Amino acid sequence: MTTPADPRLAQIHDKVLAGTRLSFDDGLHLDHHADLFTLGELANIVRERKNGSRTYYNVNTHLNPTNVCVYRCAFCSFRADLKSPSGYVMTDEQIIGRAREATAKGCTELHIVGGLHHQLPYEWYLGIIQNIHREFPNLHLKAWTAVEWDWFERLTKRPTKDLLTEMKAAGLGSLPGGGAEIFHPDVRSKICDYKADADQWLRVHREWHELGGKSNATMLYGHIEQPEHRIDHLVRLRELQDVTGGFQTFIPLAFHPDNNPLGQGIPKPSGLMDLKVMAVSRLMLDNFPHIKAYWQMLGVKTAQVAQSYGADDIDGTVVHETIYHAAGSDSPQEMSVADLRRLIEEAGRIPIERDTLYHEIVRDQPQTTRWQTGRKLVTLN
Ligand code: V47
Ligand code: SF4
Repeated sequence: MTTPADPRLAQIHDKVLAGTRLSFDDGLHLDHHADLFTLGELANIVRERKNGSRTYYNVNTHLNPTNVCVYRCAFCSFRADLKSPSGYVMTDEQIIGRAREATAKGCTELHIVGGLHHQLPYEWYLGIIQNIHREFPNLHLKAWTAVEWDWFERLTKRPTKDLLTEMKAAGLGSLPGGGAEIFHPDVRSKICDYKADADQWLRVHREWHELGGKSNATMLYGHIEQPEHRIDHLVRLRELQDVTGGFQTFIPLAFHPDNNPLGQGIPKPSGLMDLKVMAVSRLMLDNFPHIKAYWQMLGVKTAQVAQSYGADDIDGTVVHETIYHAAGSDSPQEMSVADLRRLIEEAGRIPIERDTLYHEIVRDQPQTTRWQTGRKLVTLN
């Protein structure tokens, strides 16, 4: 690529080529002044340095055991009040049925998150992990956001590290990246006051990493936050990653404005903003191995283009997505492996199926329930 004419941008360009860490001010300059092509070219350098031409996907499904929630995050279209007719709590049979369905479809991962129910004890959440793991021990359970862990601590008065240890023994595989929203208190206090704050969110992930676990991180953008809040968020994540190295993937989440109080008068982020946030995230998070363009949230087309703007992961087949569909997402509920692979190839990338921990999976075609992780042949239930 040619050196940008803007001298400040030229400096940043040189830093990226040299693999030198970008500062908070560099990030802000990129967000304010870099054109989309320059951002894409720079982010793609880092993307290909870390992941070559590979784009990862997984075969997964979501489980949201309840939507009843004590909190009222202003952006949330998913939650329901305790007595609301739209509130639900899945039965043990329904939950196990969902895990059975996932396994039958060849899923390697179940992504489990939900509301913080006013009346259900911590043991209910623990039981979900125990029951599914007992029946389907090869299904990776990526469960409970840091906000949920913080809630469990409030419920039990036990330290989160104890709870994480207990649930790990019960079959918990990793932590998803939800609940991070925007860390900066000026924004957080307006969009999700009361729930776990930045320090609590980061502490839960640090403790999980100290136990040897892996986790993801997210950022909800495109609402009332400003570029400095986004860069602050990225720098805080990068600082924790320097200490623990436990984050695998960063997932920027575009705000969906339908059916929630925050969305009144706020349009969906544009495609340009989606790609800009993706690229700046790739450039700032120099110690994160992966950046995910979550197709359910970005839409299939933007997720595909994002593979040239820093992203190297597109998430998975996903069935039963409810959080974004409640907020107006018009993406399909599910995508076949063949469609995922085709759209990755169309983007000029090599599709690689991965498990949650980024081990490559090689399946016989057509899809069967036998898969390989590295050299080890594993048979799913
Ligand atoms: O924390 C809620 C977001 C998150 C809206 O770890 C919204 O692999 C946009 O974290 N518009 C939960 N976003 C989902 C999540 C996630 C998704 C995919 C993969 C992974 C992973 C994690 O969804 C919440 C919140 O930030 N969210 N409402 C909305 N109206
Ligand atoms: Fe509850 Fe999560 Fe929705 Fe916030 S985002 S209201 S914590 S379900």
